Amino acid sequence: MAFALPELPYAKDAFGDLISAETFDYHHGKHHNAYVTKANELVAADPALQGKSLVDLIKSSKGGLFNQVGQIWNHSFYWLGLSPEKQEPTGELLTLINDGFGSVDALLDKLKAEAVGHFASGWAALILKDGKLAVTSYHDADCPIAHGDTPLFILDVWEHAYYIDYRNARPDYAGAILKNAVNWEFVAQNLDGEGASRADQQG
Ligand code: MN3
Repeated sequence: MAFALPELPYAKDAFGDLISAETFDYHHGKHHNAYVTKANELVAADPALQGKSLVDLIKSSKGGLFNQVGQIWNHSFYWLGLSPEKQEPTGELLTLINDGFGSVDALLDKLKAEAVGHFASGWAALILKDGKLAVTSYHDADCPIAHGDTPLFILDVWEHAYYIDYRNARPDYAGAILKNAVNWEFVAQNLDGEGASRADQQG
């Protein structure tokens, strides 16, 4: 069965100036879709790859195929981590944030610094490691699933994620999204892997 481009979980104009409908047209409709199309072409050409799940392929492939399947998963997870309505972390997640970073603002500052400091294309990420929150980043199409990390939230820092709305200003993009558009409810669901499995199914 071929992989499919997942529907966005909100309207393309839901974020106003934070993320424009034009960005979604290109980022979801063209970039994400191209990863799906190319992955399906590579799988169709190799009988040994057929019938494998997205996660199986992420864990077992390298090179061209890994780049496509990693990016399918990364984008599906990124869309689910965004919310058009501003949210705040609560409950167990808030406790983990305060224990690990001192405050929500301190975590957001650290995530923004990771996003801004990451050289060239990739993903800034909040993960769960040994029961604690950690901030890290991945290069190009690399994916937390490939490392056995438990992903809670990832931020696309490829230029195609922000160039239409923020031009070259990655700090403005990262700061605006982290402050206003994180789906903390989804982040909390990922503490036990519930949200991450939704991204897997959408591959
Ligand atoms: Mn992207």
